[in-house]
Amino acid sequence: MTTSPGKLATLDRVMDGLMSRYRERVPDVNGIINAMIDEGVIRSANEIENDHIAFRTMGVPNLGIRSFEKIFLHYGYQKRDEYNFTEKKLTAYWYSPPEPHYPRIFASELRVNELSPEAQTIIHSYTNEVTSDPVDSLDLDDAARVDRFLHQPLWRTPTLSDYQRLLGESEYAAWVIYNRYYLNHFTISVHNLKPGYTTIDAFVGFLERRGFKLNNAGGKIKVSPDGALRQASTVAQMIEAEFANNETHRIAGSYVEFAERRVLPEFEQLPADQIRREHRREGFETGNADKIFESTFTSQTGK
Ligand code: OOG
Ligand code: NI
Repeated sequence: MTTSPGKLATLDRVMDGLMSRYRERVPDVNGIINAMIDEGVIRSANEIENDHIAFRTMGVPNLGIRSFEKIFLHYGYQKRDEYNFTEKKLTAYWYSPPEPHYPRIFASELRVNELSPEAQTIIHSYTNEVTSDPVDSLDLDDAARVDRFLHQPLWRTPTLSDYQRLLGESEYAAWVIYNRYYLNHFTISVHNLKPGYTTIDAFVGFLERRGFKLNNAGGKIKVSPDGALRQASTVAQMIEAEFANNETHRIAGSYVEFAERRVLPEFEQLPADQIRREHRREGFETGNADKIFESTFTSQTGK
């Protein structure tokens, strides 16, 4: 099934809107792009292949993945594998794009009903303001409207004390109660970069030489059991958050990820100039993702 040119044009605009807010919120994005240009790895930002983008959601009625995914399914994304994070009480799916040059999407959801009664009460006091699925009343062919929706409040501004109580039990919950559907990260694909930068090890070396702070939960480089999906990420950048009653506090915003997808064994004989996305390791990996989530956790941002 092919997606209509109109829908793809809308998707282009929605993606541009997400990326422009994200670049404003996360100075590391331009910092890394400029360092790559400076070393001659790329000539401009649009040469970067975006492996995937990620969103976080609250698993409550009318919200969560079931609601959020409707946006991207409308633009021709297809729902793929499910991942479960028992300790963090999260469920995630990845979505393959309508055309190979678009990023994959990784969307996760907090299983709110597994939290303590107190945390559930705090979360519901906000999310109960949403009494019908907001995506159902959204014109998904109106890019400006979708862009506004992704960056607008879904519930009232949280209080700092609610944020902090959630933080104590689920850092993910605290992140979503403030940051909502803001882009959580984009991901620089390293395997097609110029020689010397095509492995995650080489790219991490470059990032560290340039002084970027990396998430070291479970080690800086996360490797899937098959060895073919290798990921790393920066530590989330802090944002000056404005809570209710004019209270402000520095909290974790978003981060940047890096991914190397190796060529699958059955395609190893292909000449380098014939290797495309479908010849490389697809999907995600629970063990890697579990540690990447911690890029916004105080254990990393407080380093
Ligand atoms: C997502 C963490 C997982 C990946 O690529 O496995 C992930 C998040 O922090 O919301 O990005
Ligand atoms: Ni990711």
